[in-house]
Amino acid sequence: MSTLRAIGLLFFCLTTLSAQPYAITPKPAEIRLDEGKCTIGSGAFVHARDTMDPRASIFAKLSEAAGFALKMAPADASCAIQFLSADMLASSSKATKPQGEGYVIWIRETTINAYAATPAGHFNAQQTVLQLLEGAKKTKGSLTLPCGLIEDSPRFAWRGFMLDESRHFTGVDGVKRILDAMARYKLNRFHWHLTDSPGWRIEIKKYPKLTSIGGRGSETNRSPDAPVEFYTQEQIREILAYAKERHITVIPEIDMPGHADAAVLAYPEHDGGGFTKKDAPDKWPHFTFNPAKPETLAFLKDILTEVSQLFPDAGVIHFGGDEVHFGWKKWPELPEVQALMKREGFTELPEIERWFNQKIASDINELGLTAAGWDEIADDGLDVEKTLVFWWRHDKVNVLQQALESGHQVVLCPRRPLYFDFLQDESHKVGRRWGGIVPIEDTYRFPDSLEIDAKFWPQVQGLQACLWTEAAATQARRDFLTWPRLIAVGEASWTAADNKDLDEFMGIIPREVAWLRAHGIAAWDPIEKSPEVTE
Ligand code: TNX
Repeated sequence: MSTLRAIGLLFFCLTTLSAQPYAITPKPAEIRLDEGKCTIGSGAFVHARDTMDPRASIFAKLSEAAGFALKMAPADASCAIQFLSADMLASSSKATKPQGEGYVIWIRETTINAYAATPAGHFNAQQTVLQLLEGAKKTKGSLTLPCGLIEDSPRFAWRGFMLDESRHFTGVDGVKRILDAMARYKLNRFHWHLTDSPGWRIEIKKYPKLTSIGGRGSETNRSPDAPVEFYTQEQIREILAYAKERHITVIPEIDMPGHADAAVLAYPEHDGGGFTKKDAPDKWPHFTFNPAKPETLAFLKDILTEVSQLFPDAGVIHFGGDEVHFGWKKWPELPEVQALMKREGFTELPEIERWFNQKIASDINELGLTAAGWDEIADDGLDVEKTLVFWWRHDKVNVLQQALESGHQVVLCPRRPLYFDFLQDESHKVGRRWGGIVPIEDTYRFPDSLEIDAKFWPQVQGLQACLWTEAAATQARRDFLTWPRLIAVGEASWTAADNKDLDEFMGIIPREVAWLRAHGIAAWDPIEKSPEVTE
């Protein structure tokens, strides 16, 4: 390279506003700029892959991002944008062949080539290409990008979001919008919290009262004529197909033995008792299932069996297991519990909880699935090869430590900084604050501040944000709480610790807030500080 050209290239790099020339979130692992510019014009051809579903929408999305029409390539046409197999990557690119979810994008003067070894890899490459086109310099009918090479692969396999449908119900369209946006940020696990005390939201054919009775009402509307809200099995299949096209795995949660009021209201014979609060006597007197009654255990097994058939690709059923101690006071009065205690020699309530969790986890394992639970299950002696622990109590790092030491795989979703019912700004009034709030910056920095022994990182499957909806009755409020913090989860779970750059990331946020709003999601703007949405 001549000195002049080298100086030119250096000057170009320095004058590029952000250190990341293509402004992509999540930030790719490696970006190398080359000399020259890539220009693509209106009507250019795109070569997609048969595995890239839904085929038709790829051209529409790429065209929207480019600002002009891009077309499906006829046979033998030369294409401006091509999705190719990993094997076609020329060694002259000096890139490493992509594997799994990873991809390589090579931007040359007239072509953008995206290479991957799997459909998930091509899908991730597609998300990056969309952002590349959106961010390109546009003139009428064409766009220009710096030439270069992107090599990318994720830090964690599990990049998740949990939605609480019980306290307040979202519905099919709202879930599809979430899945669309998750795909953009390369998030790949949708944990669906479908049952809890206020409402049971998943149709179970064998027990129709779960939804006809248990689906009525919400956290804030306990009246007898509140609407019944739930997903039919047909709607669930529709959502699963939608998620699958976006390479998102949906994990159902059926919470037990606590958070059970809605189910017990429908089938009172399974009541294990609960608790009432002085200020809210209607919550939650039937908080638990009877943990020892054979008919209740059979009922729960039937439900789990039906759920496993409805979610053939989940690989995991989450059975909750959280906060049982809030509602277990009546257990020792139940004859079935007394019989269990006598039979097993139990003297303490936690022994019953542990016995129940072992039973349910093995039911799930017998269905050929991994059992998942909140971190209360960490010391229940479950099969570590077949159980996944969700660490949520951020103030109990010892529980995480214990789960890891006993060999468990874990997903990190600590309240701070991954529960989105927490306030995201000091100026906001409605939301949780337990010793602190959850600003987007804290979410972005996680988990790099977490102190665990280096040898345990391979057991960390990844990260997940959780939106609990007790105080989120409207879609506008749920959007406000979720976005843009969920973008930070995308980058925190994709981008390696030493490659993260908070300033660069915050620089991309205005563009992404605009994208979300243009796609029907009422994101909060942390830069402009748009007004708080309280209802
Ligand atoms: C604890 S997280 C719960 C939820 C609440 C949430 C509110 C967990 C496993 N249980 O039932 O909605 O706190 O932040």
